[in-house]
Amino acid sequence: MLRLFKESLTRSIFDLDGLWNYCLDPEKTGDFSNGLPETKKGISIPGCFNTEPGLLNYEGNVWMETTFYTAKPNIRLVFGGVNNECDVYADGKLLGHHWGPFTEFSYTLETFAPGAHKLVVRLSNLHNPEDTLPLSVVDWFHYGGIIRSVEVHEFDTCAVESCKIEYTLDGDNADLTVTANLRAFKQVNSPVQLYCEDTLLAETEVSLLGEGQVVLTAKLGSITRWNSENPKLYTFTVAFGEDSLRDRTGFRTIEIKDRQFLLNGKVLKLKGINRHEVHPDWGFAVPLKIAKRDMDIIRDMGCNFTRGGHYPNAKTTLDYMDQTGMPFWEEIPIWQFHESNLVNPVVIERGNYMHTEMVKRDYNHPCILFWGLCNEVDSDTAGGKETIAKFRETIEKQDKTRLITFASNRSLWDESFDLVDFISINHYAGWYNGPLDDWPNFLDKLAAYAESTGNGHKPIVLSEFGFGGIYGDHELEGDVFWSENYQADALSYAIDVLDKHPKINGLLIWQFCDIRAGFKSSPAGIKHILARPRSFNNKGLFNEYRRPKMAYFTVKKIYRGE
Ligand code: ADA
Repeated sequence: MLRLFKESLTRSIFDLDGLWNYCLDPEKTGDFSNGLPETKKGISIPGCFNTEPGLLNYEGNVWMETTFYTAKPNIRLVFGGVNNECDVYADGKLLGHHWGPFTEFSYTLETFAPGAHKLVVRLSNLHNPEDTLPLSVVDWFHYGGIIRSVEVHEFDTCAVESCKIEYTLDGDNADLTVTANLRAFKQVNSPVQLYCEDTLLAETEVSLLGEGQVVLTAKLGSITRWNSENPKLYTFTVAFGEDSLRDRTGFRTIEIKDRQFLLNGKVLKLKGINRHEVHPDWGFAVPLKIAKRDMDIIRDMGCNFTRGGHYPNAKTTLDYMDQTGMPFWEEIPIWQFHESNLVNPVVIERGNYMHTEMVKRDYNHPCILFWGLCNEVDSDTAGGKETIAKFRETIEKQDKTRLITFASNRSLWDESFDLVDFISINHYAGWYNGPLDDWPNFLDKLAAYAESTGNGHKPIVLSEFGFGGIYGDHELEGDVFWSENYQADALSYAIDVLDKHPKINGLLIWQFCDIRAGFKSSPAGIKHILARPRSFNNKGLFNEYRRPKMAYFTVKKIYRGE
């Protein structure tokens, strides 16, 4: 699946979605870079091999192959996401190794003979307790596979590789700076043009062989701002030689003033939810149809915000949030890392790399208001703090316009609040963290602690709170853990307290739907799973097949003010 709009009106772009071949290689003994053995089977791509019958708990090496056809001499292969590391071969030649699930990467192949080509991918979904992002124990499931489309972009003499659309706003005037990365496969002398819709905004002459960059500036008047009610998008095109690239953005500001979030100058109080982009039948390769329906349900429930816990979502999901006006928080899967993990140079390098890939892919999306650095890590330690500061620096090098935070569960002893633009707290009173009626007391203490650390001027968001409820389990009495009643009643109480508290600027329920949790391959994994009835995290307002629980109807009423 490509984007929800045409990325180019002149370039040939197609995806390699379809039935690929695959074979397992648990002992890592095979080298199938030239082609898979006769024992190969079929798998639908994008897809996750763990959802193939019999492979739910398979962890290890898998080889996948397909054939594709090109008509032009130069191509770029774009991988939307491979979970979690892979080698890519084209016609038997290694193109590269990529580490990291959920982010996009690509290879440019020059003077590649037009015709039929074999693409082979060796990938693995193995994780470890030391330096993989995420680590082996998580509260979701390590579905391995080519989880998003592989795209082929074809070029003759040159390519517009990317365009970053930056702007500053003054009323309804926009000052634009568009930075385009270019590549010329042979000497190209050509104008580079910037269009907004069909209007030429700027033009400059370029003479290039190899890689280059141009910066184009322009002014746009009478712009309409992007917001939830009117998510106005503008489509920009950068043209160079016979190639061109389009992308969309929306004009908006997000800032903090007087301890409040201001979206286009108007107070935004977050009424939202956390959503994992996953489905038991598809793993992380959630089809657009399902992602769209999830987002439609979230919107209809009265949410004005979604957090993508805990990894970058599909490009098409972000496109959909752009065009429907759903503000979003995006993060990478640095989940429950200890200080020992965080000071590991491999983790720092991988974290920086993934953050860079995330921002590079998603900078132009107006729906993204916040970047998340990590979730529930040792932010109360010196080593943890140092690494969080490095991650912040990495993001700020690419983007100074969005707000940066991380979700902390060190609430009353966190040492890193000075590294965030606003404080985000995951807290589970009524579940893990003491009795339900402790919420008011906890919130007062939290606000006082923020003040005492010199961060009292920052907004506070409850980035996670929630309660387990097993779909279909109704009790006569309301206070039975795991029942739908308890989940619904407890959410109703917690939302009320959070909403009324003067120092709380937003609440994000954990979570949209139930998700499969955990791998069994380590004692820590088994321990985790034993606290997860059905091997699922059951805090969803919906079950994993998107059947609503009582809590959904309760929250919808409250969020919609009915
Ligand atoms: C944490 C974590 C979530 C989820 C949640 C829970 O807050 O950030 O990913 O695991 O707890 O349900 O326990």
